[in-house]
This record gives sequence, structure tokens and C-alpha cells, in this order.
Amino acid sequence: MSKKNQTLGEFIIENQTEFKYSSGELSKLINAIRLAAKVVNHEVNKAGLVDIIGAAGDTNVQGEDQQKLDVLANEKFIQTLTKREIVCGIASEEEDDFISINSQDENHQNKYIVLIDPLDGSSNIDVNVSVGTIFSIYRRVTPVGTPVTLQDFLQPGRNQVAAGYVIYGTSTMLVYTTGHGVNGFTLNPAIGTFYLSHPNMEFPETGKIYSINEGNYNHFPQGVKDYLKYCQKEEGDRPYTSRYIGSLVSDFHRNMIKGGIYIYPKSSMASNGKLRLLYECNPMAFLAEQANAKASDGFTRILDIEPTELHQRVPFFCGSRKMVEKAEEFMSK
Ligand code: AHM
Ligand code: MG
Repeated sequence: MSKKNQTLGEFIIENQTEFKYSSGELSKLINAIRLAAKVVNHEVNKAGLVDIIGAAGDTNVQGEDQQKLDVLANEKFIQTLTKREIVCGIASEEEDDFISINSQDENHQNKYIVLIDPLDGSSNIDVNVSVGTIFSIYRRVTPVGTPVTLQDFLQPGRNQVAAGYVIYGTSTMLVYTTGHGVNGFTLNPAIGTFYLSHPNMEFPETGKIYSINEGNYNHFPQGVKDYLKYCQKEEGDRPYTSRYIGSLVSDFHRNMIKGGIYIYPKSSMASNGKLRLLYECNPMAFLAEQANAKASDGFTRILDIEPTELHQRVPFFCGSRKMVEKAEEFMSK
């Protein structure tokens, strides 16, 4: 049984038997993510001290400016996962295409692939606001020992074996699920150890916080506009409070603890919203469902969407169950 103050290392070993086909591979993988998270945490924390912030001059596949730390976080996660030879493929929000690992080696028996957003919300780095890493793990669908293909990455979110995020905030936390609830670990920076601080995390069934970029209001679908008016109306436990950090991991984390809904809808400016299905929405949706909450695109369960491309975007409604259901009700009108 998980105990508060248990270290993440102890927790991983103790819970390894929960996996059906456990060979220790997934445990090693979570361990590698833990290690990379510590390295990135170190870099994020010194961002204000050294001349490391600011655009690296590159643009990513989505045509957005890349911050130096994005590049660095991307490198650290890929290096850590590649060197340890525990995955057969990686796809990153910062890379155009997926990476196949040891594809020429038939003895390579690794069966997991990882999708990662190495540093989400990176426009917040310059202003000392929390950022995060989001990861998602699947079992490959093509035979082991052969090179991974796009098919391995384009799996619906319900196939995820594990997912989680690291939040580099007032304290650094690693929060993850392997399909048996959600647990949160806080880093003690003095000794570099993550401790179980938030066992069995759950969203409250309903809440009073809504998180959305209201600056785009005029471009939102009518259903979203109507839902926002509902949130603001003085009736019952409303008006709700508006809280939007602009860093998905932080907004999600706060809403999970306090109760709330996060929405990034489609708009007349972006027909599928902004967030990526594979790197952002699926892992957060898996965590949400494991924490007694809900995630949809306004109509359909996120985890049931069949992906068609690596960098696909979808509208995202995620949070306390009753709040997401209410928003969906407005969307379907
Ligand atoms: P990014 O992957 O380029 O960092 O974008 C994702 C981020 C989310 O963390 C955040 O919720 C959203 O973009 C904010 O977008 P906006 O500034 O349009 O409100
Ligand atoms: Mg992102």
C-alpha cells in the first residue's frame, strides 16, 4: 500500500506488480523520466540566473518561437530515454517526426513508446511562471524487434499504459498514473528525491474555477460563450472564479486540487483549438479520468478519438466531472 513520504523510487518498485505484463521495463521508463525531470528542473530553476531564457531563434513544427529551455528540455528527455535503451520510439512536440530507437537491431525487445511535450507553457519562462513537462506512454502495436512506425504513435488515448506531468512550480512535482489512480510526488531539492506527497489525487466532483483564455471570447463557438455566461451568472454557487495561468499543467494541477474546468475551445481563428491531442490532451485526459474527472472535445471523449496525425490539435474541455458535463450540455444546444 502506498504511504505518504515514501520515495518515488520505493513507490515504483512496490507498485510494479500492478502491471499485467510486468517485466520491469515500465518501471525503468518511469525512473528515466524521473531522472530527466530532475535535470530539467535544475535548468528551469536557474533560468533567471543565467542567460538561458529567450527565443533560441528556431521555430518548432507548429511555426511557434522556441525558447532555449524548450530545446534543452527536449534534448534532456530524448537523451535520457534513448541512452537507457528502454523505449523503442519517441515522439516529441518539438520534433517534426518520431524517433525510432535501435531500429536496426533485431535483438532490441523494448515494447514501449513515449510521446512527450518537454516544456509546455514555455512562453511563461521569461516571467517566472510555472511550466511543465507532459508525457504519455503506450505499448507498441507493431512487432517487437522491428522499427517502430507511425501506427505505433497514432493510437487512441484509451490505449495509454501510463501518463503524467512534471510541474516546475513553487515546488517541483511529478504526478502520474499507470491506470491505478493518480499519485503526486514532491521533489526535495536539497537531496534530489521525490516523495509521495499527494496519494490518490482526485478532482472534486464540481468546482468554482473556470480556466479559459477569455481574450478570444468573440471567436468562441456559441456553446462556449453561453457556458461562460452561465459561469458568470449570479445564481446558486455562481458566479465562478476565473483563473487562467496559460500553462496547461499548472491550470490542470490547480483545478484537480481545488475543483474546476479548463477549456481550450476551437475558435474562428483556430478551427481545432491549440492543444495537441497526442502530447497534451491524451495524457491530461487519462490523468483526469483516473482522478475521477472528465475530458472531452466538447462532444466526444478525448481518449476515444482516433488520431490521424502526430501533431493533430483538438478542442479540450477538462476537469471536474459535473462542470465538463454542464459545458457539454451548452455545446450540444
Ligand atoms: P505550448 O505547447 O506552445 O506551450 O502551448 C500550450 C499552452 C498551454 O500550456 C496553455 O494552456 C495554452 O498554450 C495557452 O495558450 P493561449 O496563450 O493561447 O491562451
Ligand atoms: Mg505544449
